[in-house]
Parts: sequence; structure tokens; C-alpha cells
Amino acid sequence: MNEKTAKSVSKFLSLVLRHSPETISLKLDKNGWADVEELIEKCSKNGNSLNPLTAELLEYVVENNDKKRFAFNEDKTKIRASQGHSISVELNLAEAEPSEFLFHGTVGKFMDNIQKEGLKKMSRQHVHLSKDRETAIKVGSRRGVPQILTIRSGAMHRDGFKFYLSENDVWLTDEVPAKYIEFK
Ligand code: HQG
Repeated sequence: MNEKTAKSVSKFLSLVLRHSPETISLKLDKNGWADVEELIEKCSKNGNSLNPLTAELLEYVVENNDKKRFAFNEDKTKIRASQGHSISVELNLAEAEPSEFLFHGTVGKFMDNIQKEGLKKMSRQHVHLSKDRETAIKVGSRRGVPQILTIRSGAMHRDGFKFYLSENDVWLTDEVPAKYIEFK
């Protein structure tokens, strides 16, 4: 499998399964699932660079994606993004108890604001947190020189904040007030 093709499929799936299904007139159900046959058909109609998207290519991307961003349902008739949505979907994730510390990778230009108001969802449905510093460095590096924040997730959880673990191991929560963030 050509890795360049797999990467462009992953990028396109992020677009239509997380942010803009209307780009190809795709319908997602309230839990974020798209019908696999419909996705393949609509991708092919739209004359985009993924033409033709095949079931084999889709399966390869789901299995081999570096961050396991997408998942099939049990009988592989539906597919969805496991996290990262900007559109409103109900992922029905069970609450989970986080470890004492989680991490968030960001960049310097956001620090003043984060110090004032904590971490906000911004355009997504959740604040995304990483289980280790290495992962947070990768997340922050998408935007420039990474700044790593340590989140006192254990204390947050004891104070009643809810946490969810996505199918691909990303920790999600609604907000992180500044008092739970270590800025050093
Ligand atoms: C920042 C990628 C100012 C926040 C990643 C981040 C992740 C604030 C940016 C997933 C702020 C939002 C999510 C505040 C937060 N003031 N800036 N109060 N609160 N920010 O992309 O966490 O590769 O929505 O620090 O790996 O960077 O797409 O969130 O820099 O898992 O699968 O606002 O997306 O995954 O950016 O990334 P994002 P994120 P994928």
C-alpha cells in the first residue's frame, strides 16, 4: 500500500467524518457513524483525489492509521472517527478514571490565554489530553515549538470533573480550569 495514498485518505476521512460530511453530501448518524457503502459511493462521485476509494483501501487505513483515528462497527458496515470532531456527535463513551497526571501539548502563543481561562474545547467537542509527555509533544509540534502542560487530572476527577477515554486512547474532558494546570 502506498503510504502517501493512505495519508491522503486519512486526511480526507478526518474532514468528512469529523468536520464537514456535507462536503460529499454524506450523512452521519447522531453517534457519528457513516455508512461504508455510502461513503465509498459519495467519495467516488465527487471526483476528489481519492477516486476511487475502495473497501480495501478503507480497511487498510483503519487498521494501519498511525493514531487509529477511525473505527468500524462490528460488522464493518459503518465507520466513524474515534475523536476530534468539531460537529456535534454523541460518542457514548463510558466515563473513565484518569491517572494522577495527563498532558497537553500546545504552543507559546496560546499560553497567556490558557493561564487566564484554562483549556477550552475551542472548535472541537472536547479538550484533548495525552497519557504521556511524548504524545503531547507530538500534538504540540503540529503547531510549532511544543509547550507541554501537566494536568492534575486526578485532582480534577476527585473534584467531580468527568473524563472519557476514546477508542484510540485519547483522554477527553469538557474543560481544564487553570488551577489544575502546572505551567512550569
Ligand atoms: C489551544 C489531533 C487559547 C490548545 C491531536 C490547542 C489531538 C487554547 C488549540 C487532537 C485555549 C486547539 C486535538 C485557550 C486550548 N486559549 N488557546 N483557553 N484552550 N487552546 O486542534 O489538542 O492528528 O482543537 O492548546 O493529536 O491541539 O487530528 O486541539 O493548541 O489528539 O487525529 O487551542 O487533534 O489529532 O487545537 O488537538 P485543537 P489539540 P489528529
